[in-house]
Amino acid sequence: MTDQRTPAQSADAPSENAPDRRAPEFRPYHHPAAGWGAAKSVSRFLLREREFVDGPRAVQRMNHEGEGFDCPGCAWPDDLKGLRLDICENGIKHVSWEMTHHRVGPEFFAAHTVTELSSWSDEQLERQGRLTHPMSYDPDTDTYVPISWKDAFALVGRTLRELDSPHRATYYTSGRLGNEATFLYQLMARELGTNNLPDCSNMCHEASGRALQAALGTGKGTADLKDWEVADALFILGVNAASNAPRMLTSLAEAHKRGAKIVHINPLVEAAATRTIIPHDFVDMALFRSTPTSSLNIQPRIGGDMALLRGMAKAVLAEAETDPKALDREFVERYTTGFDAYRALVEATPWEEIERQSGVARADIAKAARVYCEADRSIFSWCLGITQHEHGVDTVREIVNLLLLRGNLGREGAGPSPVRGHSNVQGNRTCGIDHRPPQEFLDRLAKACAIEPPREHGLDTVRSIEAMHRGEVTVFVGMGGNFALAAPDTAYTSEALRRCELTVQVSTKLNRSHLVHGRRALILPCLGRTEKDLQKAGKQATSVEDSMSMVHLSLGMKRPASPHLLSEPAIIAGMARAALPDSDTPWEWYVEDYDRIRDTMARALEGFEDFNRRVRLPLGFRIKQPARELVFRTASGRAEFSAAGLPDVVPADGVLKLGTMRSHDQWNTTIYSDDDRYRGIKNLRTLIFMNAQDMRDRGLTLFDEVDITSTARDGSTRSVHRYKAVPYDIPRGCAAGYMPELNVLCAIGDYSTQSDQPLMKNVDVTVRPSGTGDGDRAAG
Ligand SMILES: Nc1nc2c(c(=O)[nH]1)N[C@H]1C(S)=C(S)[C@@H](COP(=O)(O)OP(=O)(O)OC[C@H]3O[C@@H](n4cnc5c(=O)[nH]c(N)nc54)[C@H](O)[C@@H]3O)O[C@H]1N2
Ligand SMILES: Nc1nc2c(c(=O)[nH]1)N[C@H]1C(S)=C(S)[C@@H](COP(=O)(O)OP(=O)(O)OC[C@H]3O[C@@H](n4cnc5c(=O)[nH]c(N)nc54)[C@H](O)[C@@H]3O)O[C@H]1N2
Ligand SMILES: [Mo]
Repeated sequence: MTDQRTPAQSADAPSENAPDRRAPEFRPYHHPAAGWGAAKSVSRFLLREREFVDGPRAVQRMNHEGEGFDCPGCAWPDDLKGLRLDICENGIKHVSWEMTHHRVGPEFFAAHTVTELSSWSDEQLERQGRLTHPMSYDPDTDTYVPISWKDAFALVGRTLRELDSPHRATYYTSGRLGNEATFLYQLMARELGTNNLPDCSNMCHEASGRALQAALGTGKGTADLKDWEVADALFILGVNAASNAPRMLTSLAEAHKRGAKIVHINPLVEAAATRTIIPHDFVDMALFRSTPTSSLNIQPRIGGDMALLRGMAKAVLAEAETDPKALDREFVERYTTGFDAYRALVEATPWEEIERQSGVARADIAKAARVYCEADRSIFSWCLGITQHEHGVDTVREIVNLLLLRGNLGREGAGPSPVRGHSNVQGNRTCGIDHRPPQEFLDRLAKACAIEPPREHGLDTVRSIEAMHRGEVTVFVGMGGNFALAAPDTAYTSEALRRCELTVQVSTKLNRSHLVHGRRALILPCLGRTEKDLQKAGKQATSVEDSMSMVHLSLGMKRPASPHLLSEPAIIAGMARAALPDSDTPWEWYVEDYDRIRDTMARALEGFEDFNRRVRLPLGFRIKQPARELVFRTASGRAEFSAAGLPDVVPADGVLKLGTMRSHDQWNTTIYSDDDRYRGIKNLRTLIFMNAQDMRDRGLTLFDEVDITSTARDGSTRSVHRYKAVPYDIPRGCAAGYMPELNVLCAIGDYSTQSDQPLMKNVDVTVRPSGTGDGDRAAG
């Protein structure tokens, strides 16, 4: 493996004498999630960001019926009643982060070379504030210098026109992008002639999309918030809801209050699996009254969910022998196919294998199965703990298998409900960001937009990185996000980006991806979601789609951070016109009034008929989903059981399965602080959570320094040094630590053969006390 270290990676823990290094602390957290802890954290944060006046005002306008902007924090749907302050600690932080008073202007870039900035921490970079001017990299001075929008677009246009094939460029989307900009972006790529449209979804829910598509003929969940309100049982798998989808806490607490059962399945018992104080319930807040959010916690080994789910299915089928109601035979016969093969496989899978692969005792699996059998209506909800594995697709299909057994589909209070990540990642896919677009989508697009879209598949995230590394792709456009840090194999990805002829980053804040750049590089600053977007026809709103397929408008109301910012649709149109001077697409006309984009989308996208009217309804509209109506667009026209064998997920002796995850105080690559409140951690990110016995086996105690070495499928190794070990309630053989830092350990070639997703929750590592092993010599 390469040993080129880029300053970009924080492969090593910062040295002890680095400034601002407070002593790490670890004190297990015993309070309810959210509540006053969250309120305190918010006020401290707002004070620090000097947003005490604007912050709360903005928050009142967030996620509100009618006017207001959609919280860019996560994709959890808005409270349907539209009356309460449906907000959360992390949403407030996220919004305030965008509204900071700090600015990164031309003077800043003149004062700091890129080489110097490369030695800054990621947190320091983003803390500098909002970008204000378009900037272009000047190799002579190693600085970014101002460039006019016109010249910036001309540079992009010229470079793209000079490529000998449109496939030499790749167009990344991070899931923030509104639907209208998304539509223009994919239109630009396809009019240029490529489906190279990698997105962050390639790293989060690709597995869910593919599994649901194959099983049910839809790429999305079918349950919505109303269903959550009436379900009898909720199964929550592989999500840290208190930190990453905090508004789910409200649904969990309300479910508990009405007597529904909640089962959490996670190697870690996360804060959402204990108790919560609902932040907008003022009485509960005042009385410190908390509500339990769990009836049962099950801790499988990392990657052990599929075996656990199969065990539940085995118990359901066994139960059906004495209690026919356990199995919904009528549903199975009428709507599904593949049941006999599935039942045979489940019956042939011995309990010993299920226990060994799941790491959960049969008696505990039976408890979960009991909850399932006793509930008339069940929802299964999951996130990255399920998807970022080799067998992510099979596991999501096993969830569907289990739902089908009891007819938990197409009726109120039941169904699959994946928790999406970025606030509009689901909308991005709906509106065309797909490197494997269905032919019917391309046919409609061709007709609505009078273009000849390319028909062959394009590159996803991993394949784009490999192609840049080989020199086959030479232009990278990043529509938001922080690709250099978010993608796997930090060193390899950095090399890949550096080999580009041109890298273009459309961003709101300074980040690592601006410093890991191609021969030519542009930073194009855009409006944030909270800001007023004024175009020729007046104030513009953009639409977004949440986790549960609700599409609604988001209207920014803050004064833009700088008069030089452009909206994302305007930036895309500027690049498109420069690259396609003779294009018949009315790029400029579209940007004058986003209703015009929506009119075209209404013709191009299924389910968007009458888009402009319906999106203005008080809560927007729900995209119709055939699977919800028991119409299955699968090969068989039925819901399909799958019958995949159980994967072997038990690590070899001495090896730990490492899952990389977020702390409470971060938003993907944006780190707010080094604290992780609900896990009891202060002032520390370079850590590894381990089972206490696994620590003793290695002679480790709290905060001992360790080197962590991963071994990839191709045998190559990667290491990080001087991380601190923390004993934690996690099954033996499992370990956890933080992304994006630990992307250093994720090999580029280690992605799922089922979903092409990098195996970010499934890294084989060895852990040794620092300074005692090969880890010292292993390359970065
Ligand atoms: N505040 C905040 N909100 C966010 C984000 C953020 O960074 N900050 N990111 C957004 C994005 S883009 C996304 S995709 C989502 C991510 O939301 P999550 O999926 O919650 O993200 P992670 O922090 O990666 O946490 C994964 C969870 O999976 C568990 N896990 C790990 N391995 C396994 C396993 O094998 N099986 C099971 N059952 N569980 C496992 C971990 O213990 C952890 O609780 O959140 C979104 N919301
Ligand atoms: N090891 C490991 N790696 C992971 C994961 C993991 O669990 N483990 N999770 C993966 C997942 S699920 C995801 S989604 C990716 C996240 O990958 P990305 O989406 O690429 O990363 P973010 O950190 O969300 O991007 C932050 C940047 O977005 C820009 N930005 C913010 N708001 C806007 C806006 O409104 N418009 C524009 N144009 N730019 C804006 C800012 O400049 C900010 O610096 O990371 C993936 N990487
Ligand atoms: Mo994500």
